[in-house]
Amino acid sequence: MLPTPTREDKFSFGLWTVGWQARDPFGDATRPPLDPVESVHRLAELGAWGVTFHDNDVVPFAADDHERDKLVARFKEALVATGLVVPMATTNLFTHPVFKDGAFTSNDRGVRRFALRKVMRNLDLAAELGAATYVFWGGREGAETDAGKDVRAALDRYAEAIDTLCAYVRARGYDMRFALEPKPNEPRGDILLPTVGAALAFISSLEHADMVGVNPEVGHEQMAGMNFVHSISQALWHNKLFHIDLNGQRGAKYDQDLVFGHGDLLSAFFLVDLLENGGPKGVPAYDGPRHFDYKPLRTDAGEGVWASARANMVTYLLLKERAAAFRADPEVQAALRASGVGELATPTLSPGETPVDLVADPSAFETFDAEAAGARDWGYAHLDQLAVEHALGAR
Ligand SMILES: [Mn+2]
Repeated sequence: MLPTPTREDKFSFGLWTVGWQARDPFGDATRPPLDPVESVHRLAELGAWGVTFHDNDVVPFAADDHERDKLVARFKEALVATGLVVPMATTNLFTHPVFKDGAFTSNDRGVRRFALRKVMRNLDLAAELGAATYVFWGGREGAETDAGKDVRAALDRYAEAIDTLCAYVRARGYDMRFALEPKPNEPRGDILLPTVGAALAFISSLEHADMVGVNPEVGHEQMAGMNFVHSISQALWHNKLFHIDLNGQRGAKYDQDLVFGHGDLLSAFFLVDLLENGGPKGVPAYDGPRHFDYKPLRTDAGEGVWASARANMVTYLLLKERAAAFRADPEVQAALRASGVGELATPTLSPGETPVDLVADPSAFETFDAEAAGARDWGYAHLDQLAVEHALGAR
């Protein structure tokens, strides 16, 4: 029996995911344009809870005010008709040639001011639609040459842009947080803030750091060779996991945006386990949208697009079931104990113990049996195999 996605699962999709026409650097579109209104209805029928958008997914770049009002009104009607929510919105600062050298970090000040205004305009719409999170993916914020970009100045301008937009949201009284989405490369040769760690460090230097977090994407982090479960764990550790982009990727290559789980399935299993069971006493570690930022394969057409959308949700729910079974298995609990996994939560120093006390404790050094400790069988492969067997449904 396959699980059925429901609104309670908080699954959301970008309009640009199912709506991708599958144009790539070598080939034309393989699918006709999709009306955002149709996407909203189809996603609602599949059991999704929310829909997200770039400004230009709803309103073309060149649209005048009259056309914009008309298109926004149609989109809103579809939301009302289906009950889908808009948990997140973002800005297209990458398609138009004006952004080819970046938006917030273009060497052209006029482009930077235009980019800020474009974001502000869509922030107003996002707030009106109730979006709690606004994502910034700086796909064009980067360079192909080291000679052409002063990276420290670019980071100054990047911070200035986020600070300015935070101030705008506060001045307008919007109940909204920002989430920066790291990516190492593509479309730029090298993108600024390439990984979750880089973004977290950058955020700590911002004026309104409290309202800025990260929106890590599975594939982006894996493109950089990072362990996504580790990246998400650190984002959680900093209380900065404001949003998440789920998809699939097979190693360090171009951005594949596969269906969630259709890349590193075991990593997806441990990710879902972390999100759903990683909080204190096994409650979810993350209660925000389970957002899919994938692309239907270029070879899919028609109903295949919707089958792939559904596949993301079904895979997530299957992994959630398997992760719950893993946690509940007494053999797993015994293996976790044998591996000392829970012991890591115990502070290394005793309550009130000082560095001087530690030096005075012979059991910590003089009489500590390093040979015996070094000979320990940690049993991690056994523990991992139990996870594999649960993930495969063999237990
Ligand atoms: Mn991607």
